[in-house]
Amino acid sequence: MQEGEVWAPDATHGFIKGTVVEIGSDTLTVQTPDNACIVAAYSKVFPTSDESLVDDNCMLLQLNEASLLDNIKCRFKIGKIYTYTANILTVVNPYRDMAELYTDKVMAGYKGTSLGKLDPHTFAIADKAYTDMSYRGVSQAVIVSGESGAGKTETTKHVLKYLASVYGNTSANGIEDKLLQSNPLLEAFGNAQTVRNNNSSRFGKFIEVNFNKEGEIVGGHINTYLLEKSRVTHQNASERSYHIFYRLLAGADADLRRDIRLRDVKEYKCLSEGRSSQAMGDAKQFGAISNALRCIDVSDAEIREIYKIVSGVMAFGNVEFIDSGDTRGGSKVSPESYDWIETAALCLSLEADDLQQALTSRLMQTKNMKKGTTYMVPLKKKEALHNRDGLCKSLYTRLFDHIVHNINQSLPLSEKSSCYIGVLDIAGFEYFETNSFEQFCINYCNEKLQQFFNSRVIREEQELYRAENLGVNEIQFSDNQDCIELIERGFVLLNEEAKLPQSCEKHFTSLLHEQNRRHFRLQLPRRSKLSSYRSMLDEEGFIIRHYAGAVCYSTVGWLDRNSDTLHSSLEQLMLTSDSVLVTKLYDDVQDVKCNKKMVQDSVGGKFKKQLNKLLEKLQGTATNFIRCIKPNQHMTAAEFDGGKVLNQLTSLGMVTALELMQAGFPSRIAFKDLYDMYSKNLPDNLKSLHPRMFCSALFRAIGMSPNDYRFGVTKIFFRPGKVKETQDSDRLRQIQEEMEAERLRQEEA
Ligand code: AD9
Ligand code: MG
Repeated sequence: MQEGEVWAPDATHGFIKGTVVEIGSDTLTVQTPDNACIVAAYSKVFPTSDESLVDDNCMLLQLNEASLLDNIKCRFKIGKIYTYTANILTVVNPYRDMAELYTDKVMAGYKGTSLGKLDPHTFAIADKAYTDMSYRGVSQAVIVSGESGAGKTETTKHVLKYLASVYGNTSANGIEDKLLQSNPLLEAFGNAQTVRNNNSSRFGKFIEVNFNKEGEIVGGHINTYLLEKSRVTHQNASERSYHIFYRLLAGADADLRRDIRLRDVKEYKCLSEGRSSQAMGDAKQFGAISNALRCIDVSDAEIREIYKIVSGVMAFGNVEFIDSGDTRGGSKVSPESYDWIETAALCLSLEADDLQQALTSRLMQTKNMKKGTTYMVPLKKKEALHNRDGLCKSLYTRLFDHIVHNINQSLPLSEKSSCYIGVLDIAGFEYFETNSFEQFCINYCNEKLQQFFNSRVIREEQELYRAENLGVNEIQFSDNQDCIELIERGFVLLNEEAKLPQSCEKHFTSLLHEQNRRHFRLQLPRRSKLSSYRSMLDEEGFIIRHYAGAVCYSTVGWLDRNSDTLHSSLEQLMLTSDSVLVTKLYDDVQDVKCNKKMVQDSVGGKFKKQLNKLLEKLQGTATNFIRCIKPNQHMTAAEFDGGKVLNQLTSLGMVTALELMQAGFPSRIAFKDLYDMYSKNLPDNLKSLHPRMFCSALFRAIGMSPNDYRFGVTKIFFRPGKVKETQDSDRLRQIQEEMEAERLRQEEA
């Protein structure tokens, strides 16, 4: 390190090196090589050091967020995309094919090797999960997180591929094949091109692989979370709807096209909204979807039914409505689009007229009259359109769930299963220019996972210190439970609002503010800062201070986004379909003639329940964390945007984890391992030493400060960066030479 050289914070690069030129009471002024001055708080300026790249950030001499970023960056520049921070793996998306990292030979190399022996890799984490499961008999979770496009799904595939290839028993039951084949299916129906990722997963998933006592794969199960249903009917500019629509249109043969009435992709309004012209190899991918469906035992007849429903959903998107002109102010399908409702009806095995009636009217129950008396209320054009979109979304999400159900049916949860390895691939913390209900749900999920991450990393660390008798003080940590509770109160308020006769989002928003007026985590939207409390209440939104930063949410449209109910006339109609599959999709809907509003879970409520179940599950597993990082927003190789990467490291809890490591003893090595490194050159009198005694003698010989390490029961624990001193090759050679000389002297004597 040059004298006075430090890391100073910088929005573009994250940190830049510079020299301290002024020392203030609260701040330091740092001059950069191009003579700019950065004034920063003491806590944001860090010492530099001349370090070579390390596989594990805990080996850094200076362990802080600047050196962490620098190590990850320098490694990335030379194609080392993986780095550990103790047991946590970070991977920077290379945005180029790195097939050499994932060959069968590389996979075989990681089998049974302990973490840290080979280069950091997803395979090493997968192997650790398997080994820990086998030896300790505890189920394992691998939690993969990161923002959109960071590489979660690719990493998840690497974990599954590794387990199936290295520990699978392909000849026996084909479960591995089904597990691997489930992926192209889930991607076809649940992934789409977005501005952030050409193959963005629009749902979360937890894939369990079940093993028997012998460590063989005997089953599996997939849980999915929160499919983005709005994408079925609307997409942002330059984005697409779900891959399946385009793949079906591009790949179906003439016979299928005719049978399910496919037309040219340009004719479908719900596909052209995003106006992305990128073809993305759709035709070629289509064959893979049918094959994958067959692989999970779906019959050819049902495959056709599935495509038929997909075609029906697309056709619905083109159905338009006009005022019917009658005195009751109703609406009807426009003559120009009647053709489309006929197509949709055919695809769903229904009558077009029934469909039209269900879309343009609503069954109501009379007040003051005998219970059970119902009548039809005509709907306005706008309401009919709303109904149409609701039906599209409902059909599609139910079809998606059905496919997941099919996959699970083909992967029996075997009774022989003793443990499982579960891989979680779920969207990371999100903040866009406008954030809506979906971001609110996703960020709620991330708050919960962050709480879990903190408690896991901290608790495990402390338990280890305790078990090893290190006598280290308990590490205190700030908790985000208050944020979780605030969001949960938000969900409750929104549900209550939905039950009001005159429900509206403004009312919900103002109640949220009123009931949590002094809450540290809740703020008014920024633009309201100067306006009065009253006028603020007219603005629909709020800011939440999440662990990863403040996010401003707009509450416009939340009541609808939170509601999962299709009005019952439509649901009832679906039950009358001649298609077995269509009725199966709605088989949870009660066949009721009266129009009692069905008590169904709201989207938020359902998600909260699912998430709590997931967390309960995770509590019962040993957890492995993989943090994925997006190096730039342009999806290009070799570009490393330091500022953005630093933000991600913060959102992913890595900076917090680092603070924890820094306060403790992050690197460790077993007495025996250190002893083995030296033993072949040891003179006999030293060879007979117990490894623990030997290490003690060694540390005295190399002059390690007693503050830099602690002896545990089975391991030695080092302060950040200190383990290297025991492995410094020059020093090591010197000591070994001294030992050799000592041995010779003894022999001569
Ligand atoms: V999203 O939240 O579902 O939108 P992910 O899942 O985090 O997102 P994904 O795994 O889909 O991102 O990765 C995005 C793209 O990055 C992939 O389509 C690949 O082109 C690229 N990628 C990701 N990881 C790797 C890798 N290890 N090697 C090569 C990669 N390319
Ligand atoms: Mg993904």
